[in-house]
Amino acid sequence: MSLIGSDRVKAVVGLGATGLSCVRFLASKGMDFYVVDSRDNPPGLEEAKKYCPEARIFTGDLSVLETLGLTELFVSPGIALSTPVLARMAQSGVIMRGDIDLFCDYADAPFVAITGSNAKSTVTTLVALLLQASGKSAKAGGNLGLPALDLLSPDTDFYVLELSSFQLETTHALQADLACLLNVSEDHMDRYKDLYEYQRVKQKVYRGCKAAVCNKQDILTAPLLPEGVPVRAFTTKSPDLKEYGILKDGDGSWLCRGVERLYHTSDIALKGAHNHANVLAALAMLELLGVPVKSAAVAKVLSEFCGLAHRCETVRTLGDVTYINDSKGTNVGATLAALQGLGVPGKQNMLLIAGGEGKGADFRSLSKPIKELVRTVYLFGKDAQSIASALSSDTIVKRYATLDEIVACVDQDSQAGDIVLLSPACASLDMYVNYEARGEHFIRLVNAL
Ligand code: UMA
Ligand code: ADP
Repeated sequence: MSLIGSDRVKAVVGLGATGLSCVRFLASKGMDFYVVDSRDNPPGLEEAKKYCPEARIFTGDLSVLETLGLTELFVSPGIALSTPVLARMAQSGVIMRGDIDLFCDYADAPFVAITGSNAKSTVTTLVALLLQASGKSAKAGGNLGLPALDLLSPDTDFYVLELSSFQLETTHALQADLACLLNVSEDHMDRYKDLYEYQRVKQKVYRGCKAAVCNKQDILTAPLLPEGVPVRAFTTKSPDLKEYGILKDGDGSWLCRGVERLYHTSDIALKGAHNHANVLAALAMLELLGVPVKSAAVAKVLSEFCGLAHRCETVRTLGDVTYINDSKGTNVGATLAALQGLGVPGKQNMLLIAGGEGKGADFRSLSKPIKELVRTVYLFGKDAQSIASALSSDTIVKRYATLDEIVACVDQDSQAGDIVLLSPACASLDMYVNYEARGEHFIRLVNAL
């Protein structure tokens, strides 16, 4: 099936990074198309005019879509398919696609598709680094930042795509050479009816895949695939044969494939059990891509890659108090992973800073680990009260209007050996332009102490 060259009347919906990549791509194939964005002055407007006649560009309202005789839309991930005008058009038979369908149609090399509620960016980046260190030309992108279509180039051995649930919604024929669903926990509950609708979308990553990696400790990631499709599982417990996991013995703990010791955890720069799971997932993917998992090149990357900014990133240790910026902890699952990955059971030495825009999440699953690992919770932002209400009544909670006040208070409250963790379990958009701005604000405050 080729999407391009058909006689469908097309429109690109949205003029952000994705929409612009579709505009450039369709134009490069000599196709005619319309462009529509609901905003008056969308970010990609000026660039789009270079590729599309102005008379075919409409901004300020999506309802024009129904007047253009369209039969196929390329919808940007930030626009929900349930938007009334899109839902009506889908109902009347208009095909709803996204950039990833176009990518799949044109990718000239094997590609890996990685999704999950958390750890996508970390694992996508790590897989690409491991492939590159192993002598392969690998390009990483998708939800990670660089739109998938902008990756396409000759002489690429592997594309490594991070896919969001939004991108999977509009993808019909993924057929990845290797697909991985890392974990599933509540996120974007303002866009999905419930966890199961969200999981069904995440599971689309496995459709037609040639090989798969899943998380043995998360049943929601289990793939339903025809017999014969190779599947590898990872776990932070002891692995079965062919699985990737962690074995503990007198010699410490080891990342293993079955009983084969691969790397000692002390040689892995990424810290915390959740990050060890991420490394195991990446190693499982390497194997299925036919690349040796135990090599000096892989060992070097694992000893050097200490993660992406704003993901459990150590900011500073001051008077034996360690400050960690996990501003990308924008949902409950990420904050749980950070608490459990970095905390020591029975030792309440964590001070947790959380709050922001909760996206409709249920915060109750934070209650037990917080009770066990955290001495005081500091809350701010729009959904501070929802978090406070979900916590155990004997948890000490302090509420403030700003992060500035919180960092000043934490500075007073902390003791030697404490970990101060900013992992908000919420998006930042109620108070910041994005999670990076929130993380950078925290870093500035901590460095000023
Ligand atoms: N928008 C409108 N009207 C329109 C079109 C968009 O108001 O007509 C708004 C959307 O509601 C959204 C914003 O514009 O608030 C951006 O939407 P977009 O679809 O144009 O986004 P892009 O710039 O194309 O960026 C998207 C991803 N963003 C989203 O899915 C919201 C980027 O992931 C991704 O890096 C990029 O494509 C390239 O693939 C960002 C993200 O936040 C990092 N992703 C979410 C997440 O990780 O949780 C899914
Ligand atoms: P994504 O791209 O899926 O948002 P990131 O790699 O950017 O993933 O990490 C997002 C958040 O998830 C960070 O707060 C990070 O600490 C947390 N995280 C990292 N690994 C895991 C994991 N294995 N399980 C749950 N959360 C994780």
